[in-house]
Amino acid sequence: MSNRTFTMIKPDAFSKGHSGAILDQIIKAGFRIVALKMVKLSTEKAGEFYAIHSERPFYGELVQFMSSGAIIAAILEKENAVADFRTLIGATNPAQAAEGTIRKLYAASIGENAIHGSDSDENASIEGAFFFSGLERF
Ligand code: FUP
Repeated sequence: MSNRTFTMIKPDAFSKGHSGAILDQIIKAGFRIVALKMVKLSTEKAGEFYAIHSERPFYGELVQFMSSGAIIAAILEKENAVADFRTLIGATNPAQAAEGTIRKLYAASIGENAIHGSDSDENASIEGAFFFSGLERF
């Protein structure tokens, strides 16, 4: 069972001013913030982050979207963090996301879906290291 996951509040949710409400929902769900920053990814960095999807038809749009504006990146801690956080954010496609989930509340489409959550312990660790040094974790 993992105790850390990685998240990004994506450019759509950030630009609409939902970051505060989303962070509040995350904290109220029992996650502790280990690391937090506001950044704007270059297309190169967004492409690197999503390299696993480079053969998928939506890759170009995904990279453009993720580099289109500021995001908030964070490492979160809780028992069973990866699975519990994916429950909190809901399905990738907001149309299929459960009531009350972050994507149901704030996402408009599968492409612009408000928030990221790591899908495994291994990816949580890789993604956290992509954004944060040891000095930036608390
Ligand atoms: P998730 O783990 O829920 O973030 O979903 P995926 O890893 O399958 O997809 C990563 C991102 O690719 C999604 F957040 C949005 C984008 N995507 C699309 O734009 N279209 C798709 O059909 C699937 C994913």
